Amino acid sequence: MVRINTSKIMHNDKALFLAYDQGLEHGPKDLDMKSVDPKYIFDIALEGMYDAIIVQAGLAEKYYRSYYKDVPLIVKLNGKTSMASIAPISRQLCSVDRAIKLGASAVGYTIYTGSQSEPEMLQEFSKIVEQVHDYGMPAIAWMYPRGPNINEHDTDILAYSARVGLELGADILKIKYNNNPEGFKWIVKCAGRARVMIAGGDKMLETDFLRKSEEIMKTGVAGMAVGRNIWQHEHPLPLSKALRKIVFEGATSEQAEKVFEEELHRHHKM
Ligand code: FBP
Repeated sequence: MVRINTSKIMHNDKALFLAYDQGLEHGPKDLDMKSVDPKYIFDIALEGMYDAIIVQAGLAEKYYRSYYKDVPLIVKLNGKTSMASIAPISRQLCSVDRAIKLGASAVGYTIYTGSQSEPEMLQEFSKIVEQVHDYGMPAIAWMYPRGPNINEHDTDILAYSARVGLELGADILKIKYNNNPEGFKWIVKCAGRARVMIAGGDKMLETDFLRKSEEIMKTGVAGMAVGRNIWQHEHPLPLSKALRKIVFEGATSEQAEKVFEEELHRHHKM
């Protein structure tokens, strides 16, 4: 059996990824004059020492070349826009072969558990797992419960979704935090040997973001895969450094806030 190599995108069983697929998922409403330029985000990933950047194939093709030595790439294989009013489904748009040619160290795929179209996504993802594992490459599943009768924040639903990811062979699961630290520990348990990473969500005040990150890390997750909270921030690099302290060194949010202030000061002096 081929060993799955997570060492390119995880360090000491921890990781911090920068997510930048919102241009497809949400559209330019998430972007401003700075963050609309993918190069700005790739530079944050590089200078902020992210363990990987997550993008769709198109951005990887046009922007990744000058970063491939320094920033590991995760290619998101499926995606959807928020324009079409259809039942939650996200179809595969990029093949595993193409992701490998683009230089991917891992691939990502969203599964909307509980959706009417869940069977298609379970099948597509399983096929992807089979293909990438032949290369020893990790498969990351965004486990997002979704649909008219689904409570996306319910601990049991999230635990079930995490378990589905493990059962299908995902190596890392990306899950949204439901603000229930005790419940989330059970979700992480249900994920077994699949490591759990948390999505960032809508932008919030940096003090709230750091406080929440500290709470999240205490639930036993491996790290965070954040987007808007970093690259919509006016000072993404000081904030990245502060977040790294929490994720990799178990710092408290107060300690991280101090790092943020110091970094801000240093950047202004430069
Ligand atoms: P953020 O940290 O910006 O929330 O990004 C995380 C993410 O999973 C992105 O990869 C994706 O574009 C987005 O959230 C999808 O969220 P939703 O389906 O809720 O719009």
